[in-house]
Amino acid sequence: MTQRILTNANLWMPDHRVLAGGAVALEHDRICWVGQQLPEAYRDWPSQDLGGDLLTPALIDCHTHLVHGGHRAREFELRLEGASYADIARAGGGILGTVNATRAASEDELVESALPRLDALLAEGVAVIEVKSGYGLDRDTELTMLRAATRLGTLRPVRVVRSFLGAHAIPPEYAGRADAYLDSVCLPTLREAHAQGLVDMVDGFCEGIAFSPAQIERLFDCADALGLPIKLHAEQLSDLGGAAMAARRGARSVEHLEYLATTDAGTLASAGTVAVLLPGAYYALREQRPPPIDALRAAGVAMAVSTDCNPGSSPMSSLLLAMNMACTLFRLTPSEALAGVTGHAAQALGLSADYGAIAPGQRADLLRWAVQTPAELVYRIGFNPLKQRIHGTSPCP
Ligand code: DI6
Ligand code: FE
Repeated sequence: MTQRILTNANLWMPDHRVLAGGAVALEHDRICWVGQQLPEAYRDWPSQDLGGDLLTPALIDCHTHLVHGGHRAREFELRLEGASYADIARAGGGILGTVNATRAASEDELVESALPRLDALLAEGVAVIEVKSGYGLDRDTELTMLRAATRLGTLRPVRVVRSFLGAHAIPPEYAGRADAYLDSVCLPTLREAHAQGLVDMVDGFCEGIAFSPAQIERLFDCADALGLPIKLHAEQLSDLGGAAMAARRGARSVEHLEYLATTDAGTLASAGTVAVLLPGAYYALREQRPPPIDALRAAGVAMAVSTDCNPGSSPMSSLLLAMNMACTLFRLTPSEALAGVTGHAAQALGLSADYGAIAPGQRADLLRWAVQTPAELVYRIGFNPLKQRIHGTSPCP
């Protein structure tokens, strides 16, 4: 079956409104028409009545550290006893704890341990996922992580976008020598990973406990020379001005942003840089300061929402929960949260031509939910109302 019509849907439209009584025509793997009055040409295509259910594009998780060794349950307990994320990082735990566990794991083990987390996301209708390196911090393990991420996309029906995050932390063997680490390990490994076709984007962690804006600029110079798009973890724990710097350099997205200066929102807007909100990390670290949502909204910055699925600061494998948290903790509207995991997440990954909207030319990869509105999708906690994933090439029931 390569042609089909879906009728009587509550259609999530590219302008973030719901079109009642909507219809969609799918041909092969693409959407070919969207509207209310079915044109004559489609009248005899096989059709399915969706009974007023909400129909959205497949979801996109645009910021994850899905591939990693081990877990950080002990760190969870230490935080319950009063230690902060930065205290734990300075004492050699945190990200560096996961670096040790990841270096000790084989590629097969990394793939095997990532699959259950990936499957949890897929069960909620995720079709595209970004996966970072950044827990190797040496040549071999960074390359192994990127190969493991690549394999995930061959084992499951998901498109994997791979980000090189060699500038995630300074490894113990380079403690206090961040620039030497960049020169001797991080940048050469990025070039090698690119030469092996293992990298789609370049990411870094700009923070007092990680890399300075000047060091991140050196990473971005290398990315530019390779023709790779850039993104940045910035303003998560303090304001170093990393987000505005990245935006001025054409970053697709900047992520976390709890400490973003309201005056930097305009810089993101004029650069077309997406603000990726990660409420799971805010929740897990019990941060008190939400990102400046009003300023981002007023400036017209596109806001994406993601799990930040990682073993430490955001041990979360539910994008629906991230949407709920974005509303409850950051005061996004349900429509903004849904845009955050569809159109704006696609923009953050440079995939807007194919994913993130129900519009002609987009991939026919749609989700039918047993709810009627974005608010009904987002307000429950720990509940997955996905009813049917509809591909252009799947048969009409
Ligand atoms: N910020 C994060 O939220 C992740 N990395 C980063 O720079 C979490 C990393 C971790 O805690 O393992
Ligand atoms: Fe992260």
